[in-house]
Amino acid sequence: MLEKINSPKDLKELNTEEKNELAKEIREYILKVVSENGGHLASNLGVVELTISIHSVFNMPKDKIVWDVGHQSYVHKILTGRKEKFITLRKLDGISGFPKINESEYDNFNTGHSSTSISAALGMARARDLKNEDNEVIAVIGDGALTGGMALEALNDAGCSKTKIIVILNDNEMSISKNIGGLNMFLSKLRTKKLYSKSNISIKKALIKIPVIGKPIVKVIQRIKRSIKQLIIPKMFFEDIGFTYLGPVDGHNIEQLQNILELSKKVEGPVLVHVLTKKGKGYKIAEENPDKYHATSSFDIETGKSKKEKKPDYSKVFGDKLVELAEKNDKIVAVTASMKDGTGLTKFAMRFPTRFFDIGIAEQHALTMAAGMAKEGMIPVVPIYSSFYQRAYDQVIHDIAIQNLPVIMCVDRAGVVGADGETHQGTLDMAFFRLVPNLTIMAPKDFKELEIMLEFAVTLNKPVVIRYPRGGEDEQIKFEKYDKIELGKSEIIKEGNDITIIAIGKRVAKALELAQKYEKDGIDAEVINARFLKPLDIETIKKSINKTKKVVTMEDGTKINGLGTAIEELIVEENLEGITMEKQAWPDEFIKHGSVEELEKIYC
Ligand SMILES: Cc1ncc(C[n+]2csc(CCOP(=O)(O)OP(=O)(O)O)c2C)c(N)n1
Repeated sequence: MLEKINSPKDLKELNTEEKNELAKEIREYILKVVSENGGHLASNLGVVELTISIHSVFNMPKDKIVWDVGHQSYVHKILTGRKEKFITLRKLDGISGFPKINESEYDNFNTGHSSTSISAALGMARARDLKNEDNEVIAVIGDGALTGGMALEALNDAGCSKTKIIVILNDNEMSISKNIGGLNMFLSKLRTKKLYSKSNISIKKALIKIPVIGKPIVKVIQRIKRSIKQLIIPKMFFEDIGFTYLGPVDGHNIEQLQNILELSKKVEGPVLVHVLTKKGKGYKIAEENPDKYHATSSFDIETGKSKKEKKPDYSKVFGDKLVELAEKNDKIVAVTASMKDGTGLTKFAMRFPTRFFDIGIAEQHALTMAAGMAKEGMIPVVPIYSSFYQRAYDQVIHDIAIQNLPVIMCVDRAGVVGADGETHQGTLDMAFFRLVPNLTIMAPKDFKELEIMLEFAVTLNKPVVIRYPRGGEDEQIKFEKYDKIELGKSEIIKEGNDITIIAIGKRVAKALELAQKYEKDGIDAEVINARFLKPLDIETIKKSINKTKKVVTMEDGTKINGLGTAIEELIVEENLEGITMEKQAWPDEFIKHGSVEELEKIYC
């Protein structure tokens, strides 16, 4: 079947049986590619029938679709002309793992961060109405992404707007881990309602809003079913805020899906279609462990075992150390925005269930809630990926920094992360955090230094940022000495007279490598591990630069407003003369996807 599909138009020629066969082939194809390239597996296996149905019912690219997060857009990509190229998924210059407007006319909006789809779709729908056009606009959002504030802001706006948009809620009861929160409790009530089928009266409210023929049909159905109406149509949030609710529908039944989507086209105003799916559907190993196979590196299809040797990474080192510190200090609590496993908090959650808070995909809330806890004497530790910290910038400033509250902000996946690409690269955090008064900003050179920085942070009684990269420490360079951490003090790793290399975080290992290269050319380099981006160790750095008159700065962040900029400012402010300087950092660009090594070769 897959051979016959070159664009969504070809789908319209197939009957349901053929579409079911196609679904099977697509699952096999995704499994094959993701098991080789790595990527988001379980979420994509869960939306195969849904995506086939969407493309059967709607008319893309005239109708427009926004995929929330976008990690579940593989089936969409395969069906919209990228079938052959799909084998290059997440590879340098290959197909992106997320929707990209410059990759295909079928990708209407770039995504990667959660909970943006309803806002973007509503904007497109409003623009359509202003231009007097007549296309449909669809947002597909997961129950996890629905826990994000932006999604709720958008529902609030859309509900009373009367603007026609179709929100498809892909409810698999999972975020990356099991979904949590009050909304999830509400959805679980809806999940137990009778499933939608063509004759089911749960379409009553939709029919009312279908122009002309709607009302008479409703009257008939109403008369017959009045007595059981209350049982089937719960009083529900979505209806109350202005949406027509359709569903729930079995998200693996193409016929029912197509029926309900056809119906959604006929409804006036905002409509929400509640679709029940199974994460990992069709691959037993992922069905049983949907969180493990949410995103995966390459693995063996037969056993599900990773092809990559499991090595310790920064997240694990952080998580283990936090448990150790929390054993001794009962004020320490941990907060995650739906990333318990990714940020290394699984052990903490098991050891201290009452001191662990998974608050949903809601980074803004995570930080302000942590600020509240800090205000009342707790020491909240909040690991969030660098690129997701972008979302909570005002909360860092307004709720944490201004009040100088001791929240420990751990910035995981800092620097370039590789195959997830532009939306997930963590190159901006040093630049934006450096602007904020009252923040202490640190980055460790290796695992051991992360541990001692964390130890230091819990005693500091101030807001602290600790940034560390994805993956493990440098395998070539091993450090021997670890000076005690003192606020604003750097560490001289190697003394020298000819050139000063100042580095921070994972680049300190590279600085030492560079110094070894210089040595071969008879150049004696001094290597400084800055440790603190803020407060910067002005005295030590000034002394070294005055001695060598030459500086190289190295950091895993954008060249704007990071360590290099801080040194440039120091040179000017301290009137250091006759200095030559080179800044090694990421350029002022969004960094595309590829392996970290490939990207470093291209950009650095
Ligand atoms: C702002 C933000 N925080 C965290 C993430 C990481 N993340 C990616 S997918 C995901 C879970 C999404 O769950 P859901 O929307 O239910 O989709 P599913 O994978 O279950 O289909 C999370 C937390 C993100 N993409 N964006």
